[in-house]
Amino acid sequence: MTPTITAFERSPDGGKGLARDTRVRWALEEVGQPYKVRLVSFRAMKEPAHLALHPFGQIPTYEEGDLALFETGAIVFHIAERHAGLLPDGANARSRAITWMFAALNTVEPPILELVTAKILEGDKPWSKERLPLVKDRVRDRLMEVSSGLNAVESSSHCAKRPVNILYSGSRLWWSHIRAPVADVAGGKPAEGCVDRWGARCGARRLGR
Ligand SMILES: N[C@@H](CCC(=O)N[C@@H](CS)C(=O)NCC(=O)O)C(=O)O
Repeated sequence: MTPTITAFERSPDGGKGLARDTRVRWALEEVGQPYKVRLVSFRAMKEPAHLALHPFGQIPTYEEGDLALFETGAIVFHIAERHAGLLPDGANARSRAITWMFAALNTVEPPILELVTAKILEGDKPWSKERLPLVKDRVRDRLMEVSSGLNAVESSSHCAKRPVNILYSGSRLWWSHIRAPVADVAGGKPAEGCVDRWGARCGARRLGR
């Protein structure tokens, strides 16, 4: 059955792929699963029909027969469990890849969201100028940690036998959302290390619209 996902009718980024439906599209395209997209307006997202799919009135959602899912982590994990190619076969390698998925959502994304909030929602507050550098520092520190962690993973012997992009493609796709804040934190210059290399691969990926 062809799944249907939801996405913004008018994405605030003008279609650059920064909205979270990108993660789900990526996972589906990576495994070669065709899908349909239903575009929703900001108003429709808060109406009962959409709230029945997503209790927080957000995108993306995922419908497949009588299954309806929300939360990109759960959706991508669902796809990865049903199709080969996103997660490795070996039990330990699989758990490692899932660890990085959780890390992306639970440890890396929060400070990035804080930066987005500080810039977009709080940028006009009198204290914003003082707070912003602190928030940026936290993002930079976290990204440095990610970069060291991924460099260690790439150079470790258990990865040498397998292309890292396959081993980690289930988690790699999360980094698509890191590139913009990285460029921002680094003053527009590319960041060093894995984060930027992976971000570049993510950014270069074509997504069907
Ligand atoms: N934790 C959720 C976050 C979903 C989310 O924040 N979606 C954004 C678009 S990227 C949204 O719908 N924002 C509109 C709103 O919250 O009203 C996930 O990963 O799926």
